[in-house]
Amino acid sequence: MNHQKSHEIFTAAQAMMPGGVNSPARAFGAVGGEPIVIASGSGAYLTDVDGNQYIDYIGSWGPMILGHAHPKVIGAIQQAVTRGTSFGAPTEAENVLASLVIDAVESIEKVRLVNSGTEATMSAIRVARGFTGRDLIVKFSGNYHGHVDSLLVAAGSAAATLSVPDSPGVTEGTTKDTIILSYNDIEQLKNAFEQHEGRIAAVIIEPVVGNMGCVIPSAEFLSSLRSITEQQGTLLIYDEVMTGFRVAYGGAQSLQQIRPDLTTLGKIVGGGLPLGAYGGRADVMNYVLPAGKVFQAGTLSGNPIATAAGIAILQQLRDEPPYEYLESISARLAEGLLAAAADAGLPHSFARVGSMMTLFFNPGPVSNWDTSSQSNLDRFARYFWGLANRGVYMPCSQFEALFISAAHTTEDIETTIQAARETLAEID
Ligand code: KE4
Repeated sequence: MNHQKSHEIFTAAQAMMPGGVNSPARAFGAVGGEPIVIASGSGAYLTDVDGNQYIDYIGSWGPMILGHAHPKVIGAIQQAVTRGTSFGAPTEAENVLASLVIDAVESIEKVRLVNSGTEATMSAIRVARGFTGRDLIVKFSGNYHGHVDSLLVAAGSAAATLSVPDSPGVTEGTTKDTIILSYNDIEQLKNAFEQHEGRIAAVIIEPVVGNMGCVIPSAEFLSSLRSITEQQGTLLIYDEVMTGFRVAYGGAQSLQQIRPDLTTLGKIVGGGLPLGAYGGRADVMNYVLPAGKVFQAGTLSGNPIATAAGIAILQQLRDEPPYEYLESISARLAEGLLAAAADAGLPHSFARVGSMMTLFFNPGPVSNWDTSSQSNLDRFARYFWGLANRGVYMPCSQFEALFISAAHTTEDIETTIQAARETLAEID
């Protein structure tokens, strides 16, 4: 494949933007080579600036559950933009989106719209501390909740990929109140609550992890987590930025029958535009200014274009739910990738929830960061480029999940499986 134009654009970008990108996750740091510069997306496909076409399994890291440039989302944006792009004042569209979120996620009684998943988690942490009057926060290694200073410790996603979980610039002062535990480890959880009884404001968790690759919690771990936080007056924050509207319209919590106190959302809820949200128990959310005293604000929060996109995608997901179709093609892709890895004789394991999944170059089982981080990253890099050169665009890191959209056809899945068979057969 010719990547000449990509190379020229990326070279120029490096002179102007750190690493030539506006987010490290897309820098190809884990797979080597240079990022592919994208010109356009349509349905399940991306076209790069050199005219190469790919079946896309990143989907903008999750938002594109209906595929790129969905007519209903594009139409809603076109409609909204003619009325102006931002007012800094309430609009009815914010009511419509808030109502859709509250109807979709049972545990959300009140919601605040923000501009990113990071803003959502940062704000949820602050509200939890304000509501409980406590300082300590628990997170899990390999979980990524955005680039919030207090949570950027033992993070997943790009942090893990670039192996800088403890980023320079994150001060001891901002992380001294953050406790890092191992995912799926009930004993550690119990010990932490014994050691810090009465001092833990919140536990924040990816209810299905995407950011160390796809890692699934045990039912016992989740039920222990919910009961111990309830007993201790600690708020449980479900970070559903990735899983919200992805694994089910009601999020992972609707599949797991867990009622968190707060939920954070992003990605799909904004239809691919900059929009996040946090919400949950009304008594907790009423602590947020101006209802309460916990400060949180944003010039573009509830932006009319982003809310239009969010409304369009959620109405489409509600009225014509794609989840059965997504389940069928996701199961087929998983089956095909597993068979290809087995036939290639490569140590591997696999995890999938709905249309998010990961093929680990790791004999597994992968249940936490300690195991996920043992994956063979060289093999992953060869898998990534072998597929990219065959027109299949996978997440550029072992520590990410791939996403399938409702626009992917059964033919796309079979093409992908064939490309994976050829690629994996070449890897030793
Ligand atoms: P944003 O601030 O990037 O909108 O959301 C942060 C975030 C919060 N919580 C979870 C569970 C997330 O997965 C994310 C962001 N995910 C990564 C990809 N795994 C974003 C990609 C990037 O940083 O470019």
